[in-house]
Parts: sequence; C-alpha cells; structure tokens
Amino acid sequence: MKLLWSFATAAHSLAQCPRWERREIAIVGRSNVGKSSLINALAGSKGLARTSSTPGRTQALNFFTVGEDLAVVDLPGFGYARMPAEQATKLGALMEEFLTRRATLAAMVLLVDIRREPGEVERNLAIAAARRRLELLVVATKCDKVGRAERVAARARLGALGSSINFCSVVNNEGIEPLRRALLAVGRSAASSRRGGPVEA
Ligand SMILES: Nc1nc2c(ncn2[C@@H]2O[C@H](COP(=O)(O)OP(=O)(O)O)[C@@H](O)[C@H]2O)c(=O)[nH]1
Ligand SMILES: [Mg+2]
Repeated sequence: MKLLWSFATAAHSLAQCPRWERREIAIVGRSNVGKSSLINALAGSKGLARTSSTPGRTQALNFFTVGEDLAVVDLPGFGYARMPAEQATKLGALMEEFLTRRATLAAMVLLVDIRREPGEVERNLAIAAARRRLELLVVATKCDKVGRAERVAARARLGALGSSINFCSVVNNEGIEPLRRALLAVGRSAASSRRGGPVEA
C-alpha cells in the first residue's frame, strides 16, 4: 500500500516536537550515510527530505507524517567534520534526549554505509534502542557500490548491531520496498493498539 508522506515540522528541542499520537520511527546515522536519500526513496518523492547537495534542515529533528498513524523523524547526522564542537555537543544532547524520552518513539532505523565498520556511536545507538525496546532495523546503505564478497563481510559486521539487516540502495532501489513494508507494519501495530488498548489522557 502506498501512503502519503509529507514534511510536518522541524524541531530544535524536545518541547518543539509535535504533540500527536503517531508512532514515530527515528532515522539515525552518521552524516552523509544516506538518511535523507533513503527517506526520499521510501516516500517515492525526490524532493521531500533534502540531501547533502542542498544542506538545509540538518540541524534539527525533521518530522514527516506517513499516512494516518505513522511519522518518520530524520535526526541530525553525527560525525560531521566541519561542525563547531559546541554545536555538535548540543545536537548530540538533543538526539540523546529524543531517543531516551520521546514517548511516541516506536522504532529506530540505524544506517551504516556498507563499506564502513560500525563505530562506537552506532553501537551506542543500538544499545539505546534495545534499552527502550524500540524495534531496530539496521540498514546497510549504498549497496550499489559493492560486490558479493563485501556484502558477506558487511553482514557479519552489522550483525553485531542487530538482527534485522536490510541491504539498500537508492540508486537501483534494492531493498526499498521491503523496508517500506517493515516501517508500515510499525504504524499498523499502532492503529490496532489504539483501537483495542487503553486510552491515554
Ligand atoms: N551510490 C549511492 N549513493 C548514495 C546512496 N544514498 C545516498 N547516496 C549519496 O550519499 C550522499 C549523502 O546522502 P544524504 O542522503 O544527503 O545523507 P545524509 O547526510 O545521511 O542525509 C549524497 O551524495 C547521496 O547522493 C546510495 O544508495 N547509493
Ligand atoms: Mg540528511
């Protein structure tokens, strides 16, 4: 099923985040790993999230609504070499606060370039997800850049982060449709829990 994706808002603090009942999926990963490109590919809309060629909303949490029950949150990338240290610290704190305290957060998509070794930041993100029992989907990005042997090695490396490893490329669309279905399933479980579950004040 195809749902409408649209940009909702950018937040610079937890207080600025939208108040809604949508289940949220955080998209996290190092700067330039392909977060915005992946969001565009999932949405089937090239201009939705800005990609690095047009830097813009990268300093905030960017919320996108997906259909009626779901939202995707593009988190600021870490490891951006030219960012002043003070700003990087601030962004890091905002991300951590969002990941540990945001009540509507249900899942995390953790992106790692298929050619890179996951580092300490990626490992800590996976740990943060496990601690909150967020559903964790690991995405190996830019798979069009490597051959078979490198994939086998990448699967072994990424298996340390989580059990759901998704090989994706926005160049040839590998893995995009299965990932989209997995994300929509997060939204569907939200809809059913709202119908059957207790209502929060
Ligand atoms: N070859 C290839 N390049 C990609 C892919 N995804 C993203 N890129 C490129 O990687 C760069 C960073 O992408 P972007 O989505 O802006 O990364 P972000 O900083 O994580 O949001 C851009 O030049 C993209 O065109 C992919 O699947 N394959
Ligand atoms: Mg981006």
